[in-house]
Amino acid sequence: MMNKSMSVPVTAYIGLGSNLANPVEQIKSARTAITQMPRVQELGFSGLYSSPPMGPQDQPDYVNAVMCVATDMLPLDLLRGLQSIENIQGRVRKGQRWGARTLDLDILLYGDQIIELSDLIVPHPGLANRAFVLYPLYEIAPELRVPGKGLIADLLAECPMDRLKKS
Ligand code: A4P
Ligand code: MG
Repeated sequence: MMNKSMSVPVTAYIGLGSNLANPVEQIKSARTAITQMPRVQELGFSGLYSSPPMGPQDQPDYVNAVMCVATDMLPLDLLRGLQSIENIQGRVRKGQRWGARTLDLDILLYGDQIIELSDLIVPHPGLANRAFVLYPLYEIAPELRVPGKGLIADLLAECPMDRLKKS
């Protein structure tokens, strides 16, 4: 039951990632902060997964997780809310693509919507081929269909776990 007087809530999935300043605590704090957003209710949270960095290799391993929420926030409002949590948790953007970060919050899915704005692309473009997204997502939503890409089970079957480890 929604208990924050929401209308027409959408089920959205958020990817959480961190590889600086105690990643496990960063992910836990972010989960709490997201849950405390006024128009967001947590529906599920995956286990924590660790993996070597995708991109520049001179950075620590990442911890990743996926959270399922119900929300009636518009997609761009949800994005701004998540970005402010990134900022509060000390996210510094140094310009290097895929560089180390205290916290990264990505909107993976927003209901069954396909969104192509300059600031927001949903489903997240990396979703279909990143083990650190697909495995935690599958854990909490094994029946999921990713708009434009097909069943999560089929995407997972094409994506080896490689060096992803469940903590
Ligand atoms: N943006 C567009 N679509 C979205 C979306 N669906 N969710 C825009 C969130 N943001 C979205 O993001 C850059 C811009 O993307 C934002 O301004 C927003 O308007 P950012 O968080 O500032 O920068 P970024 O995260 O470094 O960029 P990018 O290219 O989104 O990186 P990714 O895809 O997030 O990958 N290795 C492991 N093992 N685990 C990881 O989690 N993460 C990354 C970052 C690299 N390597 C990793 C991991
Ligand atoms: Mg990001």
